[in-house]
Amino acid sequence: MAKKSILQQQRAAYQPKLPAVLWGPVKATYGKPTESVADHEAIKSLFPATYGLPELTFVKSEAPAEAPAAISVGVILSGGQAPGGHNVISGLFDGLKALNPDNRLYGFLMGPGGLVDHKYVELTAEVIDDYRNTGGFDIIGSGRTKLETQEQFDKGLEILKQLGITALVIIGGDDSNTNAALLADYYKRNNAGIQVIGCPKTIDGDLKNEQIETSFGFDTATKVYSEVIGNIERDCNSAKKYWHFIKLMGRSASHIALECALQTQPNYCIISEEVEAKQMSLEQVVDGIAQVVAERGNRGLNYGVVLIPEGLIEFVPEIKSLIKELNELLAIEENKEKMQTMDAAEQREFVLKNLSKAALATINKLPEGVANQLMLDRDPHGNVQVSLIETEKLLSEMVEARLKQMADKKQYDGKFAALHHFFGYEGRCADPSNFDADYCYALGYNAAQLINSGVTGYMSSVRCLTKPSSEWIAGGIPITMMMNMERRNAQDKPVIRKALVDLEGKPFKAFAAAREQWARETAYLYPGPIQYFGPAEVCDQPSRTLWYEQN
Ligand code: FBP
Repeated sequence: MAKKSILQQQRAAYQPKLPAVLWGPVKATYGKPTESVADHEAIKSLFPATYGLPELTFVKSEAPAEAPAAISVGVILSGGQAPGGHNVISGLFDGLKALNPDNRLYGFLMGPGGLVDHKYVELTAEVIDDYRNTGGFDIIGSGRTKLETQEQFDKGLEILKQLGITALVIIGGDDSNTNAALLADYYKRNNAGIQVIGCPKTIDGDLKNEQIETSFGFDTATKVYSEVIGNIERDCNSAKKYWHFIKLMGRSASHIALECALQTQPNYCIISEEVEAKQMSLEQVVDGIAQVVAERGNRGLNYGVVLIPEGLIEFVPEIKSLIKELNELLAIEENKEKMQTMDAAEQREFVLKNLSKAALATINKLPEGVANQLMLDRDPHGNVQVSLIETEKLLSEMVEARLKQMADKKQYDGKFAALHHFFGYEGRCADPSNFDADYCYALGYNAAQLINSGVTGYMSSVRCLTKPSSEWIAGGIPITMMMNMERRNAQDKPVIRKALVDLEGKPFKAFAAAREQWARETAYLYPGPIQYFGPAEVCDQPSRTLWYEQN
Protein backbone atom coordinates (compact mmCIF):
# COMPACT_ATOMS: atom_id res chain seq x y z
CA MET A 1 0.00 0.00 0.00
CA ALA A 2 1.31 3.49 -0.86
CA LYS A 3 2.65 5.61 2.00
CA LYS A 4 0.13 8.13 3.31
CA SER A 5 0.66 11.68 4.55
CA ILE A 6 -0.46 12.50 8.09
CA LEU A 7 -3.38 14.57 6.76
CA GLN A 8 -4.41 11.65 4.53
CA GLN A 9 -4.37 9.28 7.51
CA GLN A 10 -6.46 11.62 9.66
CA ARG A 11 -8.81 12.56 6.84
CA ALA A 12 -9.57 8.91 6.03
CA ALA A 13 -11.54 8.76 9.28
CA TYR A 14 -13.89 11.60 8.25
CA GLN A 15 -17.45 10.31 8.00
CA PRO A 16 -19.24 12.31 5.27
CA LYS A 17 -22.64 13.62 6.28
CA LEU A 18 -25.72 12.29 4.48
CA PRO A 19 -29.15 13.93 4.05
CA ALA A 20 -31.44 12.60 6.81
CA VAL A 21 -33.74 11.06 4.20
CA LEU A 22 -30.95 8.67 3.17
CA TRP A 23 -30.21 7.47 6.70
CA GLY A 24 -32.62 4.55 6.26
CA PRO A 25 -34.96 2.92 3.71
CA VAL A 26 -36.56 5.24 1.13
CA LYS A 27 -39.49 5.30 -1.24
CA ALA A 28 -39.48 7.10 -4.60
CA THR A 29 -42.21 9.67 -5.25
CA TYR A 30 -42.74 11.03 -8.76
CA GLY A 31 -43.70 14.44 -10.15
CA LYS A 32 -45.32 15.28 -13.49
CA PRO A 33 -43.90 14.25 -16.88
CA THR A 34 -41.10 16.61 -17.93
CA GLU A 35 -40.02 18.40 -21.13
CA SER A 36 -36.54 19.20 -22.40
CA VAL A 37 -35.36 22.81 -21.87
CA ALA A 38 -35.84 23.45 -25.60
CA ASP A 39 -36.27 21.67 -28.96
CA HIS A 40 -38.91 19.30 -27.52
CA GLU A 41 -39.75 17.44 -30.71
CA ALA A 42 -36.14 16.88 -31.76
CA ILE A 43 -35.08 15.63 -28.30
CA LYS A 44 -38.20 13.47 -28.02
CA SER A 45 -37.48 11.76 -31.33
CA LEU A 46 -33.84 11.09 -30.31
CA PHE A 47 -34.79 9.68 -26.90
CA PRO A 48 -37.98 7.73 -27.61
CA ALA A 49 -37.63 5.44 -24.57
CA THR A 50 -36.61 7.93 -21.89
CA TYR A 51 -38.05 11.30 -22.93
CA GLY A 52 -40.57 12.95 -20.60
CA LEU A 53 -39.85 10.92 -17.45
CA PRO A 54 -41.02 12.54 -14.19
CA GLU A 55 -38.75 14.08 -11.54
CA LEU A 56 -38.14 11.73 -8.63
CA THR A 57 -37.85 12.62 -4.93
CA PHE A 58 -37.04 10.21 -2.12
CA VAL A 59 -39.00 10.14 1.10
CA LYS A 60 -38.43 7.98 4.17
CA SER A 61 -40.09 4.58 4.16
CA GLU A 62 -40.55 1.37 6.18
CA ALA A 63 -37.80 -1.25 5.86
CA PRO A 64 -38.77 -3.85 3.22
CA ALA A 65 -39.65 -7.35 4.45
CA GLU A 66 -36.55 -8.72 2.77
CA ALA A 67 -33.44 -7.23 1.14
CA PRO A 68 -33.59 -6.72 -2.65
CA ALA A 69 -31.82 -9.41 -4.68
CA ALA A 70 -28.05 -8.91 -5.00
CA ILE A 71 -26.87 -7.01 -8.09
CA SER A 72 -23.63 -5.94 -9.76
CA VAL A 73 -23.07 -2.31 -10.73
CA GLY A 74 -20.43 -0.64 -12.92
CA VAL A 75 -18.98 2.84 -12.45
CA ILE A 76 -17.07 5.15 -14.80
CA LEU A 77 -15.21 8.41 -14.12
CA SER A 78 -15.39 10.55 -17.23
CA GLY A 79 -13.62 13.75 -18.33
CA GLY A 80 -11.47 16.13 -16.30
CA GLN A 81 -10.69 15.33 -12.66
CA ALA A 82 -12.77 17.05 -9.98
CA PRO A 83 -12.32 16.83 -6.18
CA GLY A 84 -14.74 14.37 -4.62
CA GLY A 85 -14.93 11.67 -7.33
CA HIS A 86 -13.61 9.07 -4.89
CA ASN A 87 -16.37 10.00 -2.44
CA VAL A 88 -19.06 9.50 -5.10
CA ILE A 89 -17.66 5.99 -5.56
CA SER A 90 -17.41 5.30 -1.81
CA GLY A 91 -20.97 6.62 -1.31
CA LEU A 92 -22.19 4.40 -4.15
CA PHE A 93 -20.37 1.42 -2.64
CA ASP A 94 -21.78 2.02 0.86
CA GLY A 95 -25.26 2.64 -0.55
CA LEU A 96 -25.18 -0.63 -2.49
CA LYS A 97 -23.86 -2.58 0.52
CA ALA A 98 -26.58 -1.08 2.75
CA LEU A 99 -29.19 -2.41 0.32
CA ASN A 100 -27.65 -5.86 0.15
CA PRO A 101 -24.19 -6.80 1.48
CA ASP A 102 -23.77 -9.15 -1.50
CA ASN A 103 -24.03 -6.33 -4.06
CA ARG A 104 -20.85 -5.86 -6.09
CA LEU A 105 -19.24 -2.81 -7.70
CA TYR A 106 -16.93 -2.81 -10.75
CA GLY A 107 -14.92 0.19 -11.94
CA PHE A 108 -14.18 0.61 -15.66
CA LEU A 109 -10.63 1.87 -16.19
CA MET A 110 -9.53 5.18 -17.71
CA GLY A 111 -12.98 6.53 -18.50
CA PRO A 112 -15.68 5.39 -20.94
CA GLY A 113 -12.92 3.75 -23.02
CA GLY A 114 -12.64 1.07 -20.28
CA LEU A 115 -16.23 -0.02 -20.94
CA VAL A 116 -15.65 -0.33 -24.69
CA ASP A 117 -12.24 -2.03 -24.30
CA HIS A 118 -13.42 -4.28 -21.46
CA LYS A 119 -10.88 -2.98 -18.91
CA TYR A 120 -12.16 -3.09 -15.35
CA VAL A 121 -11.44 -3.94 -11.68
CA GLU A 122 -13.71 -5.05 -8.89
CA LEU A 123 -13.94 -2.36 -6.20
CA THR A 124 -13.89 -4.15 -2.88
CA ALA A 125 -14.03 -2.61 0.62
CA GLU A 126 -10.25 -2.83 0.84
CA VAL A 127 -9.77 -0.79 -2.33
CA ILE A 128 -12.48 1.75 -1.46
CA ASP A 129 -11.20 2.36 2.08
CA ASP A 130 -7.87 3.54 0.70
CA TYR A 131 -9.54 6.34 -1.26
CA ARG A 132 -12.19 7.75 1.07
CA ASN A 133 -12.13 11.57 1.28
CA THR A 134 -9.14 11.83 -1.06
CA GLY A 135 -8.84 13.94 -4.21
CA GLY A 136 -8.04 12.62 -7.67
CA PHE A 137 -9.61 10.02 -9.92
CA ASP A 138 -6.73 7.57 -9.57
CA ILE A 139 -8.86 4.81 -8.05
CA ILE A 140 -9.85 3.79 -11.61
CA GLY A 141 -8.55 6.69 -13.75
CA SER A 142 -10.53 8.87 -16.14
CA GLY A 143 -10.68 9.56 -19.87
CA ARG A 144 -12.48 11.55 -22.53
CA THR A 145 -13.62 8.84 -24.96
CA LYS A 146 -16.96 9.95 -26.38
CA LEU A 147 -19.57 7.17 -26.14
CA GLU A 148 -21.87 7.75 -29.09
CA THR A 149 -21.81 4.95 -31.62
CA GLN A 150 -23.97 1.85 -31.61
CA GLU A 151 -20.82 -0.25 -31.95
CA GLN A 152 -19.44 1.23 -28.68
CA PHE A 153 -22.78 0.69 -26.91
CA ASP A 154 -22.85 -2.96 -28.04
CA LYS A 155 -19.21 -3.57 -27.06
CA GLY A 156 -20.08 -2.11 -23.65
CA LEU A 157 -23.11 -4.36 -23.38
CA GLU A 158 -20.96 -7.46 -23.99
CA ILE A 159 -18.82 -6.84 -20.89
CA LEU A 160 -21.78 -5.71 -18.78
CA LYS A 161 -23.56 -8.99 -19.58
CA GLN A 162 -20.39 -10.99 -18.96
CA LEU A 163 -19.98 -9.47 -15.48
CA GLY A 164 -23.71 -9.69 -14.72
CA ILE A 165 -23.88 -5.89 -14.35
CA THR A 166 -27.40 -4.45 -14.48
CA ALA A 167 -26.68 -0.79 -13.75
CA LEU A 168 -23.99 1.65 -14.80
CA VAL A 169 -23.14 4.94 -13.05
CA ILE A 170 -21.39 7.57 -15.19
CA ILE A 171 -19.71 10.35 -13.22
CA GLY A 172 -19.09 13.23 -15.62
CA GLY A 173 -19.78 16.71 -16.94
CA ASP A 174 -22.36 17.89 -19.46
CA ASP A 175 -20.88 15.95 -22.39
CA SER A 176 -20.47 12.72 -20.39
CA ASN A 177 -23.99 12.93 -18.99
CA THR A 178 -25.29 13.54 -22.50
CA ASN A 179 -23.59 10.24 -23.39
CA ALA A 180 -25.16 8.64 -20.30
CA ALA A 181 -28.59 9.68 -21.60
CA LEU A 182 -27.87 8.26 -25.07
CA LEU A 183 -26.70 4.99 -23.56
CA ALA A 184 -29.71 4.79 -21.20
CA ASP A 185 -32.11 5.27 -24.07
CA TYR A 186 -30.35 2.76 -26.32
CA TYR A 187 -30.27 0.05 -23.63
CA LYS A 188 -33.90 0.66 -22.70
CA ARG A 189 -35.05 0.65 -26.35
CA ASN A 190 -33.32 -2.66 -26.84
CA ASN A 191 -34.49 -4.21 -23.58
CA ALA A 192 -30.86 -4.77 -22.59
CA GLY A 193 -31.73 -4.76 -18.88
CA ILE A 194 -29.11 -2.11 -18.01
CA GLN A 195 -29.98 1.04 -16.05
CA VAL A 196 -27.79 4.12 -16.56
CA ILE A 197 -27.46 6.83 -13.90
CA GLY A 198 -25.42 10.06 -14.20
CA CYS A 199 -23.66 12.14 -11.54
CA PRO A 200 -22.93 15.89 -12.02
CA LYS A 201 -19.15 16.41 -12.02
CA THR A 202 -16.99 19.31 -13.18
CA ILE A 203 -14.88 21.97 -11.53
CA ASP A 204 -16.17 24.35 -14.22
CA GLY A 205 -19.53 24.78 -12.44
CA ASP A 206 -21.36 24.88 -15.78
CA LEU A 207 -23.45 21.75 -15.21
CA LYS A 208 -26.22 23.35 -13.19
CA ASN A 209 -29.81 24.40 -13.68
CA GLU A 210 -33.00 24.67 -11.70
CA GLN A 211 -32.73 21.02 -10.71
CA ILE A 212 -28.96 20.54 -10.27
CA GLU A 213 -27.70 23.28 -7.94
CA THR A 214 -23.99 22.76 -8.53
CA SER A 215 -21.61 20.23 -10.00
CA PHE A 216 -19.21 18.62 -7.55
CA GLY A 217 -15.57 19.76 -7.46
CA PHE A 218 -16.37 23.44 -8.10
CA ASP A 219 -16.35 24.19 -4.38
CA THR A 220 -12.93 22.68 -3.66
CA ALA A 221 -11.21 23.79 -6.86
CA THR A 222 -12.28 27.43 -6.41
CA LYS A 223 -11.17 27.34 -2.77
CA VAL A 224 -7.73 26.13 -3.85
CA TYR A 225 -7.44 28.80 -6.54
CA SER A 226 -8.70 31.48 -4.15
CA GLU A 227 -6.10 30.48 -1.58
CA VAL A 228 -3.25 30.97 -4.06
CA ILE A 229 -4.78 34.12 -5.58
CA GLY A 230 -4.97 35.51 -2.02
CA ASN A 231 -1.30 34.60 -1.48
CA ILE A 232 -0.36 36.36 -4.71
CA GLU A 233 -2.38 39.41 -3.71
CA ARG A 234 -0.47 39.58 -0.44
CA ASP A 235 2.85 39.21 -2.23
CA CYS A 236 1.75 41.86 -4.69
CA ASN A 237 0.74 44.23 -1.88
CA SER A 238 4.09 43.62 -0.16
CA ALA A 239 6.44 44.19 -3.12
CA LYS A 240 4.17 46.70 -4.88
CA LYS A 241 5.92 46.24 -8.23
CA TYR A 242 4.06 43.67 -10.34
CA TRP A 243 0.79 43.26 -12.15
CA HIS A 244 -0.22 39.59 -11.95
CA PHE A 245 -2.27 38.24 -14.86
CA ILE A 246 -3.95 35.04 -13.68
CA LYS A 247 -5.82 32.78 -16.07
CA LEU A 248 -8.31 30.41 -14.46
CA MET A 249 -9.69 27.15 -15.80
CA GLY A 250 -13.36 26.67 -16.44
CA ARG A 251 -13.82 26.19 -20.20
CA SER A 252 -16.39 28.55 -21.75
CA ALA A 253 -18.19 29.67 -18.60
CA SER A 254 -16.67 32.19 -16.16
CA HIS A 255 -18.13 30.67 -12.98
CA ILE A 256 -14.66 29.88 -11.58
CA ALA A 257 -13.31 33.38 -12.24
CA LEU A 258 -16.43 34.96 -10.73
CA GLU A 259 -16.31 32.76 -7.62
CA CYS A 260 -12.59 33.47 -7.10
CA ALA A 261 -13.22 37.20 -7.54
CA LEU A 262 -15.93 37.07 -4.86
CA GLN A 263 -13.54 35.25 -2.55
CA THR A 264 -10.44 37.42 -3.12
CA GLN A 265 -11.53 40.90 -4.36
CA PRO A 266 -8.88 41.40 -7.08
CA ASN A 267 -8.37 44.69 -8.94
CA TYR A 268 -9.91 43.36 -12.12
CA CYS A 269 -11.80 40.28 -13.25
CA ILE A 270 -13.09 39.65 -16.74
CA ILE A 271 -16.41 37.82 -17.10
CA SER A 272 -16.61 36.38 -20.63
CA GLU A 273 -20.41 36.38 -20.66
CA GLU A 274 -20.37 40.16 -20.08
CA VAL A 275 -17.86 40.63 -22.90
CA GLU A 276 -20.24 38.84 -25.21
CA ALA A 277 -23.34 40.65 -23.94
CA LYS A 278 -21.66 44.02 -24.49
CA GLN A 279 -20.27 42.84 -27.85
CA MET A 280 -16.79 43.96 -26.81
CA SER A 281 -13.84 43.62 -29.18
CA LEU A 282 -10.49 42.33 -27.90
CA GLU A 283 -9.21 45.93 -28.02
CA GLN A 284 -12.06 47.05 -25.76
CA VAL A 285 -11.32 44.27 -23.27
CA VAL A 286 -7.67 45.35 -23.22
CA ASP A 287 -8.66 48.98 -22.87
CA GLY A 288 -10.75 48.16 -19.79
CA ILE A 289 -7.70 46.64 -18.04
CA ALA A 290 -5.34 49.40 -19.24
CA GLN A 291 -7.60 52.10 -17.80
CA VAL A 292 -7.44 50.48 -14.35
CA VAL A 293 -3.65 49.98 -14.55
CA ALA A 294 -3.19 53.61 -15.65
CA GLU A 295 -5.52 55.04 -13.01
CA ARG A 296 -3.65 53.15 -10.25
CA GLY A 297 -0.24 53.84 -11.81
CA ASN A 298 -0.91 57.57 -11.92
CA ARG A 299 -1.46 57.40 -8.13
CA GLY A 300 1.83 55.51 -7.65
CA LEU A 301 0.12 52.09 -7.32
CA ASN A 302 2.08 50.12 -9.94
CA TYR A 303 0.71 46.73 -8.94
CA GLY A 304 -2.44 44.70 -9.05
CA VAL A 305 -4.14 41.41 -9.84
CA VAL A 306 -6.23 40.59 -12.93
CA LEU A 307 -8.31 37.41 -13.21
CA ILE A 308 -9.00 36.02 -16.68
CA PRO A 309 -11.41 33.14 -17.45
CA GLU A 310 -9.76 30.66 -19.81
CA GLY A 311 -12.71 30.71 -22.22
CA LEU A 312 -12.58 34.48 -22.81
CA ILE A 313 -11.31 34.22 -26.35
CA GLU A 314 -14.43 32.26 -27.42
CA PHE A 315 -16.71 35.09 -26.28
CA VAL A 316 -15.11 37.98 -28.11
CA PRO A 317 -17.67 38.28 -30.94
CA GLU A 318 -15.24 38.42 -33.86
CA ILE A 319 -13.32 35.38 -32.51
CA LYS A 320 -16.55 33.54 -31.82
CA SER A 321 -17.54 33.87 -35.51
CA LEU A 322 -14.05 32.80 -36.51
CA ILE A 323 -14.28 29.63 -34.35
CA LYS A 324 -17.73 28.88 -35.79
CA GLU A 325 -16.37 29.14 -39.33
CA LEU A 326 -13.32 27.03 -38.45
CA ASN A 327 -15.50 24.33 -36.86
CA GLU A 328 -17.63 24.02 -39.99
CA LEU A 329 -14.54 23.91 -42.21
CA LEU A 330 -12.68 21.33 -40.10
CA ALA A 331 -15.73 19.05 -39.83
CA ILE A 332 -16.07 18.47 -43.59
CA GLU A 333 -14.94 14.86 -44.22
CA GLU A 334 -13.10 15.74 -47.43
CA ASN A 335 -11.14 18.47 -45.63
CA LYS A 336 -10.34 16.14 -42.72
CA GLU A 337 -8.94 13.54 -45.12
CA LYS A 338 -6.87 16.10 -47.03
CA MET A 339 -5.45 17.58 -43.83
CA GLN A 340 -4.38 14.19 -42.51
CA THR A 341 -1.84 13.99 -45.33
CA MET A 342 -0.37 17.48 -44.62
CA ASP A 343 2.26 18.72 -42.17
CA ALA A 344 1.38 21.53 -39.70
CA ALA A 345 2.52 24.36 -42.02
CA GLU A 346 0.50 22.98 -44.94
CA GLN A 347 -2.56 22.51 -42.71
CA ARG A 348 -2.30 26.14 -41.62
CA GLU A 349 -2.03 27.32 -45.21
CA PHE A 350 -4.98 25.16 -46.24
CA VAL A 351 -7.19 26.57 -43.47
CA LEU A 352 -6.20 30.18 -44.17
CA LYS A 353 -6.92 29.74 -47.88
CA ASN A 354 -10.47 28.56 -47.13
CA LEU A 355 -11.51 31.25 -44.65
CA SER A 356 -13.79 34.20 -45.41
CA LYS A 357 -12.26 37.68 -45.62
CA ALA A 358 -13.61 38.71 -42.19
CA ALA A 359 -12.33 35.55 -40.48
CA LEU A 360 -8.95 35.97 -42.14
CA ALA A 361 -8.69 39.54 -40.88
CA THR A 362 -9.43 38.36 -37.32
CA ILE A 363 -6.97 35.47 -37.37
CA ASN A 364 -4.22 37.68 -38.76
CA LYS A 365 -4.50 39.97 -35.72
CA LEU A 366 -3.76 37.07 -33.33
CA PRO A 367 -0.32 35.79 -32.32
CA GLU A 368 0.65 32.68 -34.26
CA GLY A 369 0.42 30.32 -31.26
CA VAL A 370 -3.15 31.38 -30.45
CA ALA A 371 -4.17 31.20 -34.12
CA ASN A 372 -2.79 27.65 -34.40
CA GLN A 373 -4.70 26.53 -31.31
CA LEU A 374 -7.95 27.89 -32.73
CA MET A 375 -7.32 26.41 -36.14
CA LEU A 376 -6.24 22.91 -35.35
CA ASP A 377 -6.83 21.50 -31.86
CA ARG A 378 -10.21 20.16 -30.69
CA ASP A 379 -11.02 17.70 -27.90
CA PRO A 380 -13.09 14.55 -28.69
CA HIS A 381 -16.30 16.50 -28.02
CA GLY A 382 -15.37 19.19 -30.57
CA ASN A 383 -14.44 21.85 -27.96
CA VAL A 384 -11.58 24.31 -28.58
CA GLN A 385 -8.91 23.45 -25.96
CA VAL A 386 -9.02 26.83 -24.29
CA SER A 387 -6.76 25.78 -21.41
CA LEU A 388 -3.89 25.56 -23.92
CA ILE A 389 -4.29 29.16 -25.13
CA GLU A 390 -2.08 31.64 -23.26
CA THR A 391 -4.69 34.40 -22.97
CA GLU A 392 -2.97 35.86 -19.92
CA LYS A 393 0.17 36.63 -21.97
CA LEU A 394 -1.80 37.84 -24.96
CA LEU A 395 -3.70 40.32 -22.78
CA SER A 396 -0.71 41.61 -20.80
CA GLU A 397 1.25 42.23 -24.04
CA MET A 398 -1.70 44.11 -25.49
CA VAL A 399 -2.14 46.10 -22.23
CA GLU A 400 1.54 47.06 -22.30
CA ALA A 401 1.22 48.33 -25.87
CA ARG A 402 -1.89 50.30 -24.93
CA LEU A 403 -0.13 51.85 -21.92
CA LYS A 404 2.69 53.00 -24.19
CA GLN A 405 0.17 54.81 -26.37
CA MET A 406 -1.35 56.39 -23.26
CA ALA A 407 2.10 57.44 -22.00
CA ASP A 408 2.83 59.06 -25.38
CA LYS A 409 -0.31 61.12 -24.95
CA LYS A 410 0.73 62.00 -21.35
CA GLN A 411 -2.24 60.06 -19.96
CA TYR A 412 -0.06 57.61 -18.00
CA ASP A 413 3.22 57.93 -16.15
CA GLY A 414 3.43 54.70 -14.14
CA LYS A 415 5.57 51.57 -14.45
CA PHE A 416 4.25 48.26 -15.76
CA ALA A 417 5.84 44.87 -15.09
CA ALA A 418 3.66 41.80 -15.61
CA LEU A 419 3.86 38.24 -14.26
CA HIS A 420 1.72 35.39 -15.55
CA HIS A 421 0.01 32.42 -13.92
CA PHE A 422 -2.43 29.72 -14.94
CA PHE A 423 -4.38 27.94 -12.22
CA GLY A 424 -6.26 24.87 -13.32
CA TYR A 425 -4.70 21.47 -12.80
CA GLU A 426 -3.57 22.50 -9.26
CA GLY A 427 -7.16 22.47 -8.03
CA ARG A 428 -8.66 19.47 -9.80
CA CYS A 429 -7.28 16.77 -7.51
CA ALA A 430 -7.22 18.52 -4.13
CA ASP A 431 -8.68 16.62 -1.19
CA PRO A 432 -12.38 17.53 -1.27
CA SER A 433 -13.57 20.27 1.08
CA ASN A 434 -16.12 19.14 3.66
CA PHE A 435 -18.82 20.47 1.34
CA ASP A 436 -17.62 18.38 -1.62
CA ALA A 437 -16.82 15.35 0.58
CA ASP A 438 -20.43 15.35 1.90
CA TYR A 439 -22.10 16.33 -1.39
CA CYS A 440 -20.22 13.69 -3.38
CA TYR A 441 -20.81 10.93 -0.86
CA ALA A 442 -24.53 11.83 -0.88
CA LEU A 443 -24.62 11.83 -4.72
CA GLY A 444 -23.10 8.34 -4.81
CA TYR A 445 -25.25 6.94 -1.99
CA ASN A 446 -28.31 8.42 -3.69
CA ALA A 447 -27.30 6.84 -7.02
CA ALA A 448 -27.52 3.43 -5.29
CA GLN A 449 -31.09 4.28 -4.26
CA LEU A 450 -31.96 5.37 -7.82
CA ILE A 451 -30.71 2.00 -9.07
CA ASN A 452 -32.79 0.25 -6.42
CA SER A 453 -35.85 2.20 -7.61
CA GLY A 454 -35.41 0.69 -11.06
CA VAL A 455 -35.11 3.97 -13.02
CA THR A 456 -32.78 4.75 -15.93
CA GLY A 457 -31.68 7.95 -17.72
CA TYR A 458 -31.68 9.94 -14.44
CA MET A 459 -29.03 12.15 -12.87
CA SER A 460 -28.43 11.81 -9.15
CA SER A 461 -29.64 15.02 -7.53
CA VAL A 462 -29.09 16.40 -4.03
CA ARG A 463 -30.59 19.84 -3.34
CA CYS A 464 -31.03 22.69 -0.85
CA LEU A 465 -27.27 22.69 -0.49
CA THR A 466 -26.86 25.83 1.63
CA LYS A 467 -28.98 24.23 4.36
CA PRO A 468 -27.45 21.80 6.87
CA SER A 469 -26.74 18.49 5.10
CA SER A 470 -29.38 16.70 7.18
CA GLU A 471 -32.01 18.84 5.38
CA TRP A 472 -30.75 18.19 1.84
CA ILE A 473 -33.34 16.77 -0.57
CA ALA A 474 -32.36 13.63 -2.52
CA GLY A 475 -33.80 12.30 -5.77
CA GLY A 476 -33.27 12.03 -9.50
CA ILE A 477 -33.70 14.30 -12.53
CA PRO A 478 -34.43 12.90 -15.99
CA ILE A 479 -31.37 13.84 -18.07
CA THR A 480 -33.44 14.61 -21.16
CA MET A 481 -35.05 17.42 -19.15
CA MET A 482 -31.75 19.37 -19.28
CA MET A 483 -31.20 18.93 -23.01
CA ASN A 484 -31.45 21.02 -26.15
CA MET A 485 -30.01 20.84 -29.66
CA GLU A 486 -26.66 22.52 -30.34
CA ARG A 487 -24.22 22.70 -33.21
CA ARG A 488 -21.21 20.41 -32.52
CA ASN A 489 -18.63 19.31 -35.09
CA ALA A 490 -20.82 20.93 -37.75
CA GLN A 491 -23.86 18.80 -36.81
CA ASP A 492 -26.97 19.47 -34.73
CA LYS A 493 -26.61 17.27 -31.62
CA PRO A 494 -28.64 16.73 -28.45
CA VAL A 495 -26.62 18.07 -25.49
CA ILE A 496 -27.17 19.14 -21.90
CA ARG A 497 -27.47 22.93 -21.96
CA LYS A 498 -24.33 24.51 -20.46
CA ALA A 499 -24.98 27.03 -17.69
CA LEU A 500 -23.14 30.29 -18.33
CA VAL A 501 -22.80 33.11 -15.80
CA ASP A 502 -26.19 34.81 -15.48
CA LEU A 503 -25.62 38.55 -15.72
CA GLU A 504 -28.94 39.08 -13.91
CA GLY A 505 -28.00 36.60 -11.17
CA LYS A 506 -27.06 37.57 -7.62
CA PRO A 507 -23.40 36.39 -7.75
CA PHE A 508 -22.63 38.58 -10.77
CA LYS A 509 -24.58 41.52 -9.35
CA ALA A 510 -22.64 41.33 -6.06
CA PHE A 511 -19.38 41.38 -8.06
CA ALA A 512 -20.52 44.23 -10.34
CA ALA A 513 -21.53 46.36 -7.35
CA ALA A 514 -18.06 46.07 -5.76
CA ARG A 515 -15.62 45.94 -8.67
CA GLU A 516 -15.00 49.68 -9.08
CA GLN A 517 -13.94 49.91 -5.47
CA TRP A 518 -11.66 46.84 -5.85
CA ALA A 519 -10.06 48.44 -8.94
CA ARG A 520 -9.34 51.77 -7.24
CA GLU A 521 -8.45 50.60 -3.77
CA THR A 522 -6.41 47.62 -2.66
CA ALA A 523 -9.22 45.65 -1.07
CA TYR A 524 -7.72 42.16 -1.23
CA LEU A 525 -9.30 39.35 0.77
CA TYR A 526 -7.12 36.40 1.84
CA PRO A 527 -9.28 33.27 2.23
CA GLY A 528 -6.37 30.99 3.22
CA PRO A 529 -6.23 27.22 2.69
CA ILE A 530 -9.17 24.83 2.91
CA GLN A 531 -9.67 23.73 6.51
CA TYR A 532 -10.71 20.15 7.17
CA PHE A 533 -10.81 20.27 10.99
CA GLY A 534 -12.31 23.03 13.10
CA PRO A 535 -15.45 25.11 13.52
CA ALA A 536 -18.23 24.78 10.92
CA GLU A 537 -18.03 28.45 9.89
CA VAL A 538 -14.45 27.82 8.74
CA CYS A 539 -14.79 24.27 7.42
CA ASP A 540 -18.31 23.83 6.05
CA GLN A 541 -19.04 27.01 4.05
CA PRO A 542 -20.40 26.45 0.53
CA SER A 543 -19.11 28.52 -2.40
CA ARG A 544 -20.01 32.25 -2.51
CA THR A 545 -21.84 31.55 -5.78
CA LEU A 546 -24.14 29.03 -4.14
CA TRP A 547 -24.56 31.27 -1.10
CA TYR A 548 -25.60 34.28 -3.21
CA GLU A 549 -27.86 32.14 -5.39
CA GLN A 550 -29.77 30.75 -2.43
CA ASN A 551 -29.76 33.66 0.03
P1 FBP B 1 -14.65 18.63 -17.66
O1 FBP B 1 -15.59 19.45 -18.46
O2 FBP B 1 -14.40 17.29 -18.23
O3 FBP B 1 -15.04 18.56 -16.21
O4 FBP B 1 -13.23 19.36 -17.72
C1 FBP B 1 -12.79 20.32 -16.85
C2 FBP B 1 -11.50 20.96 -17.32
O5 FBP B 1 -10.64 21.05 -16.21
C3 FBP B 1 -11.68 22.32 -17.99
O6 FBP B 1 -11.78 23.36 -17.03
C4 FBP B 1 -10.46 22.41 -18.85
O7 FBP B 1 -10.63 23.31 -19.94
C5 FBP B 1 -10.30 21.01 -19.35
O8 FBP B 1 -10.84 20.18 -18.34
C6 FBP B 1 -8.86 20.63 -19.59
O9 FBP B 1 -8.83 19.39 -20.22
P2 FBP B 1 -7.68 18.30 -20.07
O10 FBP B 1 -7.80 17.70 -18.71
O11 FBP B 1 -8.02 17.30 -21.13
O12 FBP B 1 -6.38 18.98 -20.26
